[in-house]
Amino acid sequence: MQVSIHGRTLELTQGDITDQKVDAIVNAANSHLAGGGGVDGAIHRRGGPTIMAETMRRYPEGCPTGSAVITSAGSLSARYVIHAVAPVWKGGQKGESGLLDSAFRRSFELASAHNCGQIALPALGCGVYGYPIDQASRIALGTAKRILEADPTIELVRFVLFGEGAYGAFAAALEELAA
Ligand code: AR6
Repeated sequence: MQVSIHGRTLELTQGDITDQKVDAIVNAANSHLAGGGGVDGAIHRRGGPTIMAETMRRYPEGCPTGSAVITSAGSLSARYVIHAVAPVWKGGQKGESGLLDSAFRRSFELASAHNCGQIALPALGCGVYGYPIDQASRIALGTAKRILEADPTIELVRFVLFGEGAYGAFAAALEELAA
């Protein structure tokens, strides 16, 4: 499913983020940049050890929740990996929505600053961190729409969803947004 925004593309696909042939892929990292399961595990497995070596060298203090940092992409076919840190879901009253929005926004800003026209992202926060996907999908797509309207560097934003449930939630949110 895709929509055009100012001649640029916002797209949803079901699949594995590590298969994406785009300029930058976004990792669902933790604030220690310590690696883990889910997207993070898959990216470091497929990308090889140079990615972790670079995060440790360049970002020894980690990355705050709601922000992101960028590295090269090791043996992945992307040029860059953007490591974004979503909030842990604590019921919705602890600033989670603002932090999720800024994790996405910062990822887009880094992609643009590194001249990445195409960016692929997972459903940040919606796995181990427990963010409800119907709410997260609206935030993710709203942030993506704003960047596509405002920043001509970004030509393609692709959300890569793992499984039908995640895809369905994003598809419903995209229909709402496009209506
Ligand atoms: N490609 C695309 N989506 C995926 C993939 C994949 N290969 N694998 C999982 N997903 P998560 P979080 C989906 O847990 O919630 C890690 O341990 C998954 O189904 O990767 O932000 C980190 O080190 C879900 O919808 O990220 C952190 O400690 C979404 O991607 C913590 O988990 C995000 O799930 C971050 O948790």
